[in-house]
Amino acid sequence: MKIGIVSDSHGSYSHLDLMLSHKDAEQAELWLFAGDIAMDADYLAMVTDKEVIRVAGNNDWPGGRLPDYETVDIAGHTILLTHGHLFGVNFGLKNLQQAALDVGADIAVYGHTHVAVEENIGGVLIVNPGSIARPRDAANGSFMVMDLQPDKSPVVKRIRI
Ligand SMILES: [Mn+2]
Repeated sequence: MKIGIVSDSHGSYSHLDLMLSHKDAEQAELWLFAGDIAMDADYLAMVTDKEVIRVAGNNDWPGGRLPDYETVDIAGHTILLTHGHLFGVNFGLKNLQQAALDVGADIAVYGHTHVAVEENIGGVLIVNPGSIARPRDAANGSFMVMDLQPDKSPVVKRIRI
């Protein structure tokens, strides 16, 4: 099953539209939205007609409307989805990796830094799709499509818009 992963769109529907014009995005059967800004997840769900699993970012206030974390079971894998600011991701991924282990997740998805990451740390695949609208690692924003199959390692594709 292919899932789309996007974060930190910060209210830019035009960047989400650009993302959705990619054929990789069309293949996503489900989306994960890692926070900032919550309303963009509503927009994504509306235009794709797909389920969008979402968490709150540090810029999503007032708090309480969205959860800080979600765990998602797909094709024999468990994903911890969270924005990342609560785990200090600007200073390393150790806390996030431990949180994933604590909930039995083999994959952790976060955002917040606006820098795309794909790293395997101690048995946990940790990914950040980067920011679709305000990248800090390149001129153009990025998102990811992850292919999840039972008993296989996830295959991650990063796409620059
Ligand atoms: Mn943020």
